[in-house]
Amino acid sequence: MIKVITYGTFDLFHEGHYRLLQRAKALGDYLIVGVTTEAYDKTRGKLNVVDSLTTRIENIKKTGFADEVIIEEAAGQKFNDIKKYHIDVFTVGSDWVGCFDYLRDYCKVVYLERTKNISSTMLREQNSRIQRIGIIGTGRIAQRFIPEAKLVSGISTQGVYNPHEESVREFAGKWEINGYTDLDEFYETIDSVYIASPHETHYGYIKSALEHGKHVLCEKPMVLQKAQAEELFEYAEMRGRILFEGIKTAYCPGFTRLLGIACSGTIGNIRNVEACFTKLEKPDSRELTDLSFGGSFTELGSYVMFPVLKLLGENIEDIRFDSIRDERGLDLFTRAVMTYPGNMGMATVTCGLGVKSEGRLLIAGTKGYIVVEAPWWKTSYFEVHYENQDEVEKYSERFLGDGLRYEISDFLTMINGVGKSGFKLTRSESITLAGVMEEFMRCARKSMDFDIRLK
Ligand code: C2G
Repeated sequence: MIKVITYGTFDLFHEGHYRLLQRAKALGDYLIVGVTTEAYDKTRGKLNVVDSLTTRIENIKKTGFADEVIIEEAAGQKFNDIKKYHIDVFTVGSDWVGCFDYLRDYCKVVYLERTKNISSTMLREQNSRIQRIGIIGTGRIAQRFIPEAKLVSGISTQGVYNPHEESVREFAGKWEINGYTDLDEFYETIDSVYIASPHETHYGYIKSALEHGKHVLCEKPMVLQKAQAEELFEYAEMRGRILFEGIKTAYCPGFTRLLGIACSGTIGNIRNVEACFTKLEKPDSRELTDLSFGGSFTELGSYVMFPVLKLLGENIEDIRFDSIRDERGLDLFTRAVMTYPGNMGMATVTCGLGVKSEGRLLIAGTKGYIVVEAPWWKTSYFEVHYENQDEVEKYSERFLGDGLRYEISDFLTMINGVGKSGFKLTRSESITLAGVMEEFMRCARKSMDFDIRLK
């Protein structure tokens, strides 16, 4: 008798799980399925397992493929199970290729091709809450999305779109998803999109995705003009779809905690915010070669502006930009200085792609201050200080992986509760951010024209 074993969370049971178990069973005579506990999934970085262990086990039993179900409680258990149950074949989906090769000394290891498409019919029949998502863009950020999305229950990454055939083929092949160069075909297989294309293309893609009835998660900066942001949010609302700007910091648990503390009056009234984020980029990177939309403020400005809007509000009285630009006019380092009405608050943000500085967030209040060292944009630790230097409160929060999983999870929560603007980054804050980007670009153009006139 050939004994086969496979493992998984099997949350929100779907076609991909069903097909995996069906083929696993076909590899032998007796199939054992190991189901992960919530505690183990937490240590694996999975964020929001929805179904209880009992429900997940019941769903597996219902398929009729499992001869025995066991519980997987910890890393390293597979090795022992294989010996304990005299396993001949270990199998798992191809999204794990290479990860379990170490078991080859003890049994045969088979990676079964993962299911690329989960059909809408099956999801409808089961009244499933799974969102089938597609990615627009194949760059660096898009690459980070797939492994992070895998750790969020209720989302299945199905396809990728890029007008350039070669890029799409390479990306789709690497991540085992479908590749499209035709936008309409791409939309047919999904419920929502993640837009990770160059900044200036966001507006067009958001509009077309909403037109096709998709929910949209768009990388920052969502758009570079206030009127465009207003138009898109209205359009999304009209169509009953979610439009969500992905500024990672907004959704990470540490930053939410920091906001709670900062706004509770612990440091008194907040009067000054300073935020700095620099990231040296290679000279041939898009950020440093795209003369129209590249540069440090369009790239990093959303991050540094975000805490300012959260802590001091959107009612900026005055904003002034100063940049150090290269010979082509691209901003390598930018500083924005803001004041708030009634002399009640001010802020200075700096960001750079060609100048390195200490990345820090400093929030000064009438009773004390909060400091978050780099990488504050992935907040996991911060301190509250007071006049008495011995009095320091220290706070730590978990920040898992690349952190994108938090925003993906919040995006899903918004979809499931449709139509509400999330409090972590409101519609109004996104619109204000687009307005700040617009103002920066207007000032940058003006000062570049001025420089040209001087020459
Ligand atoms: N799967 C698939 N096609 C999909 C989705 C999932 O073939 N579209 C497969 C996975 O590759 C895995 C199984 O279904 O073999 C269960 O998937 P998950 O519930 O996501 O569990 P996973 O995190 O992959 O756990 O110890 C746990 C195992 O290592 C795998």
